[in-house]
Amino acid sequence: MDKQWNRLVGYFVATVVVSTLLVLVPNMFGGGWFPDLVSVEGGRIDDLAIGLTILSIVIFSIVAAIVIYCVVHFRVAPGDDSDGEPIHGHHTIEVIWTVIPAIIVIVVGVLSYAVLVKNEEVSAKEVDKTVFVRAYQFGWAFSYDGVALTDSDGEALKESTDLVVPVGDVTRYEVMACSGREQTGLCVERYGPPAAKTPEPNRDSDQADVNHAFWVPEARLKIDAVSGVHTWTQFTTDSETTVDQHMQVVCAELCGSGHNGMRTDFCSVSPDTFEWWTEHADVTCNVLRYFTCDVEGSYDSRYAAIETLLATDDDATCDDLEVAA
Ligand SMILES: [Cu+2]
Repeated sequence: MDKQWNRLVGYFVATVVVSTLLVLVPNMFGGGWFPDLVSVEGGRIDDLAIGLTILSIVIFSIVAAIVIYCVVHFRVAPGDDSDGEPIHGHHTIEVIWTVIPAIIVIVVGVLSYAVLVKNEEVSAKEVDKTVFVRAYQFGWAFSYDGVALTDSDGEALKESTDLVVPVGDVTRYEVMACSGREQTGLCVERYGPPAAKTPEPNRDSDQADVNHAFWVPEARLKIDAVSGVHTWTQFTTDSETTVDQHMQVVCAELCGSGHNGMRTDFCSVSPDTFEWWTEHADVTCNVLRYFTCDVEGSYDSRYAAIETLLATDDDATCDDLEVAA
């Protein structure tokens, strides 16, 4: 019996080691399983994912150890085609294999719920910023509750094409799928009647858009964008987007032929940069990231320098900008 246990424990330890290594390999030889983390709430989700991975390795290793043990030690002799002895009615085992998974499911559920509650503890009234996210075939448009956007020429802009948020603001994303051609309903209530500037959706009627899903992988948060239904998620960025970072809002629900191109840039900027951007809301994240470079001057002069630089070198670094400025 002792020998059996020793072998079982040996297989268990070996499986734990091998599966742990397999989990760690991508972290040792690359960027890891997840993209860079940029939100406070996403940190809790990562912690949960790591905890569940450890739990999964333990459970997998117990199962694998028993399977390996059986395969190695209870193998039939060559030429033995007889069936195994039928066994049924072992109450203890039935109780064990019911109770343990039930406990695991409850623990996972409670932990996940705790993370969700913590991540959503700031109420809609207390968030620093609310962004209305409009998903359509095939693109994204963003407007900001209580913030008037204008383009660089001073013309009012109903929506921006890039998602720009101030770093550290608890930001709530109110999401809906709207083609922009709806004549009535929740889309019109939120976004008003169709505007001439609204991007032309790839549909020929005024009916609502298909479903999409709003996802910023670096923030770890994702929520469905459903036609005629308000959904929301919220997260708080913890760092400004730098020149070597490229983050995007991605559609996470297969929504048609243009689904894979349904993405737009996302960036987190300083409160001052955000303030400036609201009056230059046609400026993209690609440009805004360069405001983190250590270059003197007013926003307008730095913007001019960045534009000039990017016109000749779309891979420019902060050093290039310092030389140019
Ligand atoms: Cu989509």
